[in-house]
Amino acid sequence: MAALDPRALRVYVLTSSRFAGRSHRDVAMAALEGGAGAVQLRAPELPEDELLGVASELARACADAGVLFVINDRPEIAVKVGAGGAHVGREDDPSRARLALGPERVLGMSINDATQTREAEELGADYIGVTVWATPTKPEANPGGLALVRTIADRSALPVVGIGGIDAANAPSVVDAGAAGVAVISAVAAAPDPIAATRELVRVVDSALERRGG
Ligand code: TZP
Ligand code: MG
Repeated sequence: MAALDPRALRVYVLTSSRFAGRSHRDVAMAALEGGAGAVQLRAPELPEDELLGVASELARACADAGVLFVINDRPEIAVKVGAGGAHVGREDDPSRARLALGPERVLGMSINDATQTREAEELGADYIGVTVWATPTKPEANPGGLALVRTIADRSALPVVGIGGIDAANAPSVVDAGAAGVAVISAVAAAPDPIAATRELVRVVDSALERRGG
């Protein structure tokens, strides 16, 4: 397991090229400027050579900013570009991902049921992703609500990150349920001002964490 400071996960921005004519790079740079603690390159539409190019550039930019950089689903690319880690689903062969990443890089794993918590721990995940609410950004995701965040956060010492339908208005409730942070796509990527949107998320999540005493 990697040495992951859970505070990096407070506001975790995933890139998308589906909103407002923005590129993965545009979204990532706005997230950095706005103070996100972690950035994930999530680009299932990109062929490997293009993904490698964007990943290398973002790995450098995130390293310069001291921000955790994670690549969705592609641990071997994470290693190649010197990213901080990779994020996978249960269906993406997490044990192979852990092997590919080695012990030092961060492995994030999504689960959708509290009974999978132990499995994520045993597979060497450093944090757990949980879909909170249904979202048009990923209609196939299986939301578990705040109750699932609470159950998994109670059950595990691993930091939990909520994702799905989260914005600055509802992010505090995700933290109140026990999450270490929130992961967002459209709240930043589709915002009129993605830098300001990131800043606002950081502000509300930080004050929720402070209230909680974390
Ligand atoms: N995994 C679960 S929901 C989701 C992912 C990648 C999409 C989150 O997008 P948004 O726009 O923040 O709801
Ligand atoms: Mg996946």
